[in-house]
Amino acid sequence: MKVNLNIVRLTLILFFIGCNSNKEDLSINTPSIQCGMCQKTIEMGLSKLAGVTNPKVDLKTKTTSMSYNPDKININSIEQKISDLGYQANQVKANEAAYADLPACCKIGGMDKM
Ligand SMILES: [Cu+2]
Repeated sequence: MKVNLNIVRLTLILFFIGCNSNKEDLSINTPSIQCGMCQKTIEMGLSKLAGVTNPKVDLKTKTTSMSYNPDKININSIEQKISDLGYQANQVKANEAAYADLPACCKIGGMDKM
């Protein structure tokens, strides 16, 4: 019986380690997004980051929300990734070269010019 109990304990410990994927909700201000293409660009870009799950861009509120694993990635890296995609993220300004490469509709005021 003692051996069995140890196996049960070990199984439980492994189970908890396996399931303990640390997740926190995160919302980032992305005020420079303009249209559905921006939304796609950011969602696709962020979903490639290890530790980020289910990124969602809300065009109305101009925020990007997601779950992230603080053990794998930090908020600065996520902000930097959004910047590298050509968009402002919280206080991090958009990477200028990436912004210049965006389609006209994705630049600030782009929707007004169409
Ligand atoms: Cu756009």
